[in-house]
Amino acid sequence: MIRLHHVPQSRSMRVLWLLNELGVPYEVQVWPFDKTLRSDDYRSRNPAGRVPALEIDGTCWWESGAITELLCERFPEAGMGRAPGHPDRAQWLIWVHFAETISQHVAALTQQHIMLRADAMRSATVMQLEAKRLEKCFAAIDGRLSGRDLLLDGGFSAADISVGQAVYMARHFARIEPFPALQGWYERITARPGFALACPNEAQARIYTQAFYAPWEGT
Ligand SMILES: N[C@@H](CCC(=O)N[C@@H](CS)C(=O)NCC(=O)O)C(=O)O
Repeated sequence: MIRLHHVPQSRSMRVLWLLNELGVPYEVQVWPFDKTLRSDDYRSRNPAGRVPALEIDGTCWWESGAITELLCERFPEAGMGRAPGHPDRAQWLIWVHFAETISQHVAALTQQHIMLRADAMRSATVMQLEAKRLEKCFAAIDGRLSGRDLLLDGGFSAADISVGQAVYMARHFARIEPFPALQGWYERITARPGFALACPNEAQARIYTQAFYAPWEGT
């Protein structure tokens, strides 16, 4: 039995997308994006009180990068991983983990724009800086994709899923249109059924209720 502990639109979405691409049976337990994740019940799955957590083979894995590596090793037939010795191995690891570099900026921006309710708690400087740093991440992805359809030369992989899902979150705070190679790749990979199945359905609460959050200018 595989059970994903999931908050729609969060980092657990990249594990959900990967599970869809792996084609393995799984269950999803959806959690609210609030202090419930700090409960003893939830922290028995992930002691840091974060999503994702993945119950599998009688144990529970957490940290999306580790879960991605472990799932790709556990189900190699789907071709989402690149094993040691594979010519794409280094690039696969680099891009799978670059997703977290992007996500850290998204987390800061999500906190600034959405989680902090009082304007006095927000910082225009942090918002502007973090949005600019996302653009630098987009430039790195765009550079890698110029002359390439996908992040790796050998075809679609968990690297595209991890970075693609990080870009899905980041697009709420920085525009991808100035990065044509990134934009074309993002449109291609998000046309996959596995991505659509990982998106929130109509009934699910969303973290992002706006398509775009412009940096706050301050008062
Ligand atoms: N590096 C961790 C980060 C996990 C993480 O921070 N997840 C966020 C959602 S995207 C979360 O659960 N936040 C809840 C909180 O900070 O209280 C991973 O990749 O799994």
